[in-house]
Amino acid sequence: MDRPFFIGNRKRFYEKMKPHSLLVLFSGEEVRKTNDENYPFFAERNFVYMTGIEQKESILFALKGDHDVREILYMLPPDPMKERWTGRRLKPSEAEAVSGITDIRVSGQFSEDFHAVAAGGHYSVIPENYESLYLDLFRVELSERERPSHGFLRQVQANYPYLNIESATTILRQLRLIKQPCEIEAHRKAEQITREGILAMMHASRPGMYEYQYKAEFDYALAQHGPEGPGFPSIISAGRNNFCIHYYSYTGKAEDGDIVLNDVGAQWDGHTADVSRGWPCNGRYSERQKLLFDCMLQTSNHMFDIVKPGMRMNDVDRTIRSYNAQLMVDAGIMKDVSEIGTYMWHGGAHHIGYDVHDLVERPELIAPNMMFCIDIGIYHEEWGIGFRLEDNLLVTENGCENMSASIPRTTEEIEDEIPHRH
Ligand SMILES: [Mn+2]
Repeated sequence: MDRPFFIGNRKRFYEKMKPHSLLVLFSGEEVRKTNDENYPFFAERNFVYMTGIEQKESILFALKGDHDVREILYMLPPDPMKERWTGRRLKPSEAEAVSGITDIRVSGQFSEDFHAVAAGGHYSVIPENYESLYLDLFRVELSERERPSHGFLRQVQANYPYLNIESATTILRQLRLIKQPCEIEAHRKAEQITREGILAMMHASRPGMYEYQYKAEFDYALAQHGPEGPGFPSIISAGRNNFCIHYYSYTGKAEDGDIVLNDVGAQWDGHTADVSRGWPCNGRYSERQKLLFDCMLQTSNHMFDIVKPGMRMNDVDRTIRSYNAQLMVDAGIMKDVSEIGTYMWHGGAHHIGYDVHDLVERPELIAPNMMFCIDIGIYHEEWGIGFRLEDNLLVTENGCENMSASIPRTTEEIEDEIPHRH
């Protein structure tokens, strides 16, 4: 993404802030893996969305007065010895070129600057008296590791209890819901690379192939396009391992007659595709496999026919479920639509973007430039068949577009890509 994207995101954020308020966002810290080794650093997506900076221990500090906003970016200072070991750090001029923020200071300066502002108008030379502080405190589980914003919150509550805490997360979720043209463009590229990865797996497919070998094909294809690779841990499984929805072991083997399931996505410029296909490792769907697959395909096609602005978001999930249930009854797979819970184990629509399960404010009504998955999964344990068909939907002015349509998605298209081998 270019600088105007990040400048624009901040501008829209600042417009939603109350007058006389502060915003503090953190890029995050490294997480220790073992001994003196850390997991690869992964910057907070909200921080990247607002600044374009993906360097650890960076902080965005914005001060909104009556109308105008001052913004400061704090970053680790140059350190030749540390950079010799762990790579070069962004220079202030580079950080400015990416983010458009001109006031760049060293991370160690932040606490003092914040104190000068937050200690109140009475004590400070700064004329404003700030009342609210916006923080991104999103956390899934209480037991989850604290991020810098949580530790910072405790300091604020101890030292500046008169500051009202406001949710930066809520505003960011609203902004991230609607995709901008450069995001849609990045997403198209992510789809194109994902297509190459899935095709590589299909072309290599044969009975006796291990899940880790499929994964190697996918990773190799993605690596031809740069260092970003998969946007989330790839789900690649075979046979009964397909009944584990988030399967990451890669130890199983695809036996003759097994379905190989993938749920994968390449990342491009921060945007992540999220596509599932399920195919017979031997290149020919059995009658039962085709019967189930065609229910998913017809349901998916129906959704791409009917989704348009103004439709209720909750109806997407509901319709996927009821439509697919009716098809399965009509096909004689089950007796009554009430049995659908036996075969459909998860919801069918989540937003995508900077996160594969995107952090957005779930809308009541669908609007142009929203982007979400149409994900239909059928798990028939008795038949030993489990797979899903997942595509990426972009809402347009009058309807929608399937952004992953060029990745083979009918049984005929898929069989054409897989060598017929026993
Ligand atoms: Mn997925």
